[in-house]
Amino acid sequence: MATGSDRIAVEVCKGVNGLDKVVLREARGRSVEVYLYGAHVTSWKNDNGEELLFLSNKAIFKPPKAIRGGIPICFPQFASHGSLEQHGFARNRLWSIDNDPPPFPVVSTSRTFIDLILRPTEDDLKIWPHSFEFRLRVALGPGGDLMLTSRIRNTNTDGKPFSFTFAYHTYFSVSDISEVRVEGLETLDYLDNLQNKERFTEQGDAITFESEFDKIYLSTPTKIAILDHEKKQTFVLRKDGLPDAVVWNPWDKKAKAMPDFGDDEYKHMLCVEAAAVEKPITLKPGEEWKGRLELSAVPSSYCSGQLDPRRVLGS
Ligand code: TA6
Repeated sequence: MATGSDRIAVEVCKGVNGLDKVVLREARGRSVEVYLYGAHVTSWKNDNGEELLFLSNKAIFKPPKAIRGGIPICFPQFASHGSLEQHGFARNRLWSIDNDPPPFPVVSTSRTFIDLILRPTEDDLKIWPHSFEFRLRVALGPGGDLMLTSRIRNTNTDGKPFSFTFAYHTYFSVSDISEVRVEGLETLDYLDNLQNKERFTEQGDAITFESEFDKIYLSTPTKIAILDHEKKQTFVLRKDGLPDAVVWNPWDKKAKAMPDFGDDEYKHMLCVEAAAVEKPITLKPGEEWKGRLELSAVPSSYCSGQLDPRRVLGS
């Protein structure tokens, strides 16, 4: 795709196993890579060319397997919350480049972006009998922020509404999981996937990790921080239209059980997922839902303690 004076660089090229990917480049070496397979962001680099997302060395780039790492998109079903395959089918479908997207709903400072689109195939309609248009804009901001904006429209012609659950299943790259804290989820209710999705209330301090962790936090603030002390870096996750947040680390045993994940890789990743799980989203024909994720990586001094819900909600 030609580079215009208004866009730094958007390049369509071949990735692993010849799968099509789009590379977005901004000034000073920042970049993002997204595969048309699953509309899957697999790389986000800062202006030192450092990778900010985790991608397993054993990731499989071969349909129908989902790519292990980066940002898989879970739609129309999160995890096993329904009768479809785990995490739905959007992450293992081939998306197209949307050359004629409808006007973008939010004022964007980003000049470097790509629009992708997914519509159901005949086979998809057999397993999930709903017509939809799923438009995803992946944008790299002038400050190096990564923005993903999903627009899902119900295009059923039979008057039927449909409901779905959703997640941006983001794998953050961290230096050492035992040195990481998550702020912004303190005192919130969560469903524990390791205890039959039973509901509990989180304690008052930032979350730290010392064993397998798989929780769905409910009705969270729109801002969550992941502090990596060793790297002196904080990921700030902002979300819109996605009330919940899932936090996952498989730890050692699950890591060994996953063929597309290295035994020790759990030490260097953490999933914090902007999601809509507890209350499925329902759309009538013609209606459109928007779900937005904005990620930034900042020096740690910026954040610690600033995202305590009691403080955030009080401010
Ligand atoms: O988002 C957390 C989770 O639902 C975990 O329960 C775990 O299964 C993880 O997703 C990975 O799922 P996957 O289907 O990609 O192996």
